Amino acid sequence: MANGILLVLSGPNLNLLGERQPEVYGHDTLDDHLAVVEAAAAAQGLDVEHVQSNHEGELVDAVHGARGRCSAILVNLGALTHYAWSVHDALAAFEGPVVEVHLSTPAAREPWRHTSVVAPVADGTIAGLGAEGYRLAVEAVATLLAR
Ligand code: CA2
Repeated sequence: MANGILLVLSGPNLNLLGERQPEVYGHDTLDDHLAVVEAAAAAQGLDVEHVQSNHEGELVDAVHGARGRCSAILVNLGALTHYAWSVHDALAAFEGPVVEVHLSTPAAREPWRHTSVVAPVADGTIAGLGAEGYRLAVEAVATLLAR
């Protein structure tokens, strides 16, 4: 069962997970979340590619590189979620499913986190469930790919 490649996109500061603010983001590191994604993806016949960047343009380039090559994108854009319209436009040009994930619940936090520029171009969003959200996002991707 080969379902292709799942691109996991991680935005700014997610490389610091596990080091600070565990009360908000938990104790797991980004590598811990990726291990969850890889296990869930393998069970669905998906290979995983991961790009973490603290630079908006690199994330745009990663989405362009996924076009015509990757089956789906799982994205946690970090704080860029709230204002990176260039990534919004790039995701709009991607043909496969896009699932947005957040460890915390941005809608329950500061007002500036209440807007997501990813949400309008995502098939769905999972927020507030920590590592479980990453696992559920892979399940959602597999369900969307099977449609
Ligand atoms: O809840 C999420 O997953 C977020 O995307 C995490 C972002 C935040 O800006 C979004 O509003 C919601 C933050 C990424 C990690 O930031 C850290 C900062 C310091 C130490 C550890 C992580």
